[in-house]
Amino acid sequence: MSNLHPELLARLHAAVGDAGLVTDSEAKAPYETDWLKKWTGRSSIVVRPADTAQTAAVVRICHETHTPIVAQGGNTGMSGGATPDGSGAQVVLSTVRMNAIRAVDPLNNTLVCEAGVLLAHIQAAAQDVDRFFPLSLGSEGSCTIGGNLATNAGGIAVLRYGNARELALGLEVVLPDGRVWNGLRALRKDNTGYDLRDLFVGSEGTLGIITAAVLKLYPRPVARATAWVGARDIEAMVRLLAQLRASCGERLVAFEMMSAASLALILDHVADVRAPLAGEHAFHALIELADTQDEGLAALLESALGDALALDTVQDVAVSVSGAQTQAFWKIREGISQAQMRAGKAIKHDIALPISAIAAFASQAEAALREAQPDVRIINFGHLGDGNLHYNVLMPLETPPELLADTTMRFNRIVHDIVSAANGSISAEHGVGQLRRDELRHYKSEVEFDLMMRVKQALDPNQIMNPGKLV
Ligand code: FAD
Ligand code: 2HG
Ligand code: ZN
Repeated sequence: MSNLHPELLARLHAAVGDAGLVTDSEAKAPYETDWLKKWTGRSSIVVRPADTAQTAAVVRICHETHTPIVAQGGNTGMSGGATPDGSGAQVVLSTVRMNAIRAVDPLNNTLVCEAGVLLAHIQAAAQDVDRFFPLSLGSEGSCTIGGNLATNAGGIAVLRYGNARELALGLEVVLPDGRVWNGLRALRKDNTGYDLRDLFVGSEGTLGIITAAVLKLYPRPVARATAWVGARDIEAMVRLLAQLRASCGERLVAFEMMSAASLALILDHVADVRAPLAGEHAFHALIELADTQDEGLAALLESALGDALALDTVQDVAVSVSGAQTQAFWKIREGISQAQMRAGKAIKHDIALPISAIAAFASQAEAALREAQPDVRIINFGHLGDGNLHYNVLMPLETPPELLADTTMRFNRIVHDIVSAANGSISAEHGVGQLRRDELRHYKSEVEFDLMMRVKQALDPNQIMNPGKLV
């Protein structure tokens, strides 16, 4: 049962009806725990508005009653941003019922949809009109575009198409006082003042509820060529990346790297996968080219990787010869989060660095972590093409919570200090949420943090939007 004041419950009921309220404890439970099963909170109620008007009505009620709101999309976030705290006072506002694609315009190459549409459904809707929506994540079958925009998600094609921010032209947002900002402009040029859209992208539910978006579509690639390569070290992978960018240009869409330890973890914990290369390699990469013309793509990839073999940049290469082999390569890559969940407790570092600084970072970070704990288990993988590493440390499943918390603090400081010294970022694509909130405070300059707090205060003076997250 909901522990809300009966009058507040009645007002929310009037706003969204029976279908829009979840009050039963068992039914609320999935909204109160995240995908990683790392955070569990308690909501006062889960509200599931059907459209923008209902969302605005709910937020207005919460504004008037100073009731905190946690926005939630697919609940696949990795930073605890969509999980309510333990107070039982926060309303979870789920966008799952706001799942309409409002318009598709192949001539303007745009699609307008509501925040709760699953990313995979947007990709399919683009394909239906012979277009392509390039945002692609392992969680695309369950994450929503609202969540993607709120976290400024990245994924596997950022190298070519940019992150969620770069794929949104306009937004519709319910502001913390319940007003609706309609910024659904399908324009590539619009210099009419401050960029409000970019304020909400990456704001993780702390400035308002994104209810709809205008997204960019692209010509649909009809050809792709995929390869798995093995190399001795990250430095070689960085050189290979530069060589492929030079020889393949815009056709290079993905360059996903993983260490031998990451690959071994996946092979041990994910069913029906096998090592793509025969020998041992310290680092592996999954590389993909795509094009809107079907000519010579595989030959281009083979020739570029042949050059890399001749230069001894890589020591082995497997170019995929079938759709099934391509799928098998991607299954390995996409199994990494699940493998970490099964194998232990991951201390996650989602960092960004200038690509040229990655090799130095990796050797410094490994040396520092090994000094702190000689048998440390580093699971280093990520979107090398974007300078984004998931530089995770895997702790045993049975690690007691106090030890895990203490080690997390110590290892965060070690890794993030090195990232910060290299002018990198401690949060690349998963968002800050509750996981990195205190780290953000530690590493942001006073000026930058002050500006962020002023924005927050200006838009959300009652501090009702996702309190305890991000800032
Ligand atoms: P949620 O988890 O529901 O919410 C995330 C944050 O956004 C919360 O702070 C929430 O309050 C806020 N929010 C949600 N909807 C709205 C809204 N409509 N308005 C305002 N705020 C809102 N992420 C990547 O970037 N790259 C990856 O490669 C990647 N791979 C993943 C693979 C797996 C297997 C999994 C489980 C996750 C992965 N993620 C990845 C993380 C996650 O899927 C993304 O962060 C995704 O964008 C979250 O979307 P969601 O709908 O699940 O959001
Ligand atoms: C990925 O790149 C995701 O696979 C998840 O961002 C990363 O599990 C992780 O740490
Ligand atoms: Zn990632």
